[in-house]
Amino acid sequence: MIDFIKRFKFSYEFYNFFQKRRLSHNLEQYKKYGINKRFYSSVSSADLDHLVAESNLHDKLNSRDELPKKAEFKNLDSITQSQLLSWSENGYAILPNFIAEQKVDEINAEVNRLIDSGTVKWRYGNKIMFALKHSKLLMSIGLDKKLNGILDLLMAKEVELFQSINFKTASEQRTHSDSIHMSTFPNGNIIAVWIALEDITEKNGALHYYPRSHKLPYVMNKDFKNNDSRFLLGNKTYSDYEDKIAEVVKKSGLKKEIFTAKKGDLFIWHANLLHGGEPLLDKNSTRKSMVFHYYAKDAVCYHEITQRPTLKTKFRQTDLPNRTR
Ligand SMILES: O=C(O)CCC(=O)C(=O)O
Repeated sequence: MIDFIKRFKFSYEFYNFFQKRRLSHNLEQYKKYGINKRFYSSVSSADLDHLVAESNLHDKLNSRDELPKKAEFKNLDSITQSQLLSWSENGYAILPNFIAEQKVDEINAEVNRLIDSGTVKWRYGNKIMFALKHSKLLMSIGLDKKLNGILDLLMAKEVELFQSINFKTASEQRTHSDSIHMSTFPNGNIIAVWIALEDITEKNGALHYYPRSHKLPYVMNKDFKNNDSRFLLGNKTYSDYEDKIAEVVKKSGLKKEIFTAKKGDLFIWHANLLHGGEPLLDKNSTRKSMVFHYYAKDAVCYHEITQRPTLKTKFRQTDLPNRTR
């Protein structure tokens, strides 16, 4: 019964009606693309697929040719440069030892404090969503100038921090693309940063990914027959989506890679890079990590399955104490 009620678009629209400040970012984009929607309206790829938009620069151009022209790129160390150069081919970049060990210890202590004080709650089993809203330290990592400069370079435009997710144990998430959760029009206007908050091996549920899968077609509602009607969301489940992705992966012949990370390493992935979490083999072990997702500023932002426009909170450098900026 609850599942059926959750399918009513109207209930989301009613909630959204009172969230104008956090939803109005889409209005400018609706105008630009001639989309006839209110700030509170449901929105999904079915409303947008027929529209024509310029390809994103970062998808059209090759990072190997473009990045060396940028002054910001020239200031980066050679390991970072070589990772960023292969972005267009691979759909990911690995930045070893990006966050100092002591800073990672501070982050872990902060996450424990937030959990112990009841400030944050577990969602979807083993995730802490948006902890950055309660911690200047976590927010300062997501807003880190060097990191944001790298993301802007990869996206060839400005991005803005949307959310954080913290894990203390393995996610064991099946393979997926972030674009089903944080969808954009045009496609490809999000980017994710994953941070190892301890050494991660194949035993404690490492991150896995499929190099070059970002070039596969985006899998959206219609691709797993999650068809909606005027008033109701489609009746397929998230595992139907995951089954579809498993089928896509099999057909693609792409090879899975596992990221056995060291504490402080960073993994950046493209909006459509297929990734997930390996099974937890050592049941007593932790797998501490933190993910930040960023939207490009100039896209329609929404969530495909629930067809909700994205509720945004602005996270700014000026919200941080001077010493962490
Ligand atoms: O950390 C993981 O194992 C997966 C995280 C993930 O898939 C995500 O945040 O999109």
